[in-house]
Amino acid sequence: MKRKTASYYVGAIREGDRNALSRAISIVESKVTQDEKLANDILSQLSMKDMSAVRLGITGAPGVGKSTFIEAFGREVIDAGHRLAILAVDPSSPESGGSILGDKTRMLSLTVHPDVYIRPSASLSYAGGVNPSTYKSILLCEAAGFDYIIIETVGVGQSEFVVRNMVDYFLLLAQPAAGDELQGIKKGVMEMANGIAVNKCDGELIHAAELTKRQLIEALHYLPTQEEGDSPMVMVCSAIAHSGIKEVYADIEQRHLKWMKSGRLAQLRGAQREIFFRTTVQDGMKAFLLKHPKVQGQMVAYFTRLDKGEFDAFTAVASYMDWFVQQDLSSDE
Ligand SMILES: Nc1nc2c(ncn2[C@@H]2O[C@H](COP(=O)(O)OP(=O)(O)O)[C@@H](O)[C@H]2O)c(=O)[nH]1
Ligand SMILES: [Mg+2]
Repeated sequence: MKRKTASYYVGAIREGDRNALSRAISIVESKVTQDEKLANDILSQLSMKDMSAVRLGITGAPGVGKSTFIEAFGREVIDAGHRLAILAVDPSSPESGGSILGDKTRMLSLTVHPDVYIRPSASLSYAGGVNPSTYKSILLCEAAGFDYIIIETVGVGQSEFVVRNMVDYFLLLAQPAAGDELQGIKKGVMEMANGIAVNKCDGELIHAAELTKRQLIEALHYLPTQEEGDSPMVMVCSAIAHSGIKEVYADIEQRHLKWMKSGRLAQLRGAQREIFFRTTVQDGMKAFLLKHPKVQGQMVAYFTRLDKGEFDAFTAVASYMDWFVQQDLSSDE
């Protein structure tokens, strides 16, 4: 693809050019070195001032109804006058259990709406379809005037934890459980949720959904409490019958408003910047060190000695680290 200048992309994105937005997202997702430079130039030109957008993360086991929920929920968002961007798990990823066609039909009324932008996450190299470039895509969507951003993630690998650090409100969708155990909810995920919605509360599942809701409320008692007055709301909804969706919307709206007034939102955004900086710098340092000829050369020498059985792995680690901390890595010799 032919590239333009950073200011071109920034200007076009601000004017609402969706093509430019899509291209810019591809650039920030790209692993090509020239694109990385361009991506950085684009991102550094975005304004940090506007922080009023709602950043919502939605997680839940495959099949719980995330895509269907987003379709129903999206209508509430638009009806409230927002412009909505959806960064969805790549539906072609086998983990999402979906298909491009399936998700397109599911989000049909949204895909054609002028105030909605849907972007399937491209990278499959990270579990769950979420990766550091998702944070950059969020900022690009906000620059394009989308004031409601939904990030969908499947509960695979570390994806929920990665998304948690990019969003304001983290919504967990749960299944009506048949037995008395809370199926499919990964350890640690409930603790991160600001809200939990038991989806599929319709037809024969209404009773099971209500029961699951009570079990979740019970289970939350045993978890470390969040900030005062901020314990997660447990709700039931049906994405298909479009019931309970307004309640979920209202909870997010209320908390977001409260956080904006109390300064917590600004704090959150600061923490998000810090986490992005920290993880990116750490990754960069690691990559730099592993590529460094001195470090690499010594590493290979140790591999050989380990293969020959000259020393055990523990002695090797201690000895390598002793050597490593004494190195001057500012030159390549
Ligand atoms: N009964 C019922 N089924 C639902 C509801 N929401 C989603 N489903 C069904 O659950 C299946 C998985 O939905 P999908 O949105 O693809 O789930 P995802 O994998 O979490 O994105 C589909 O067959 C949906 O029709 C709901 O509210 N009620
Ligand atoms: Mg889906």
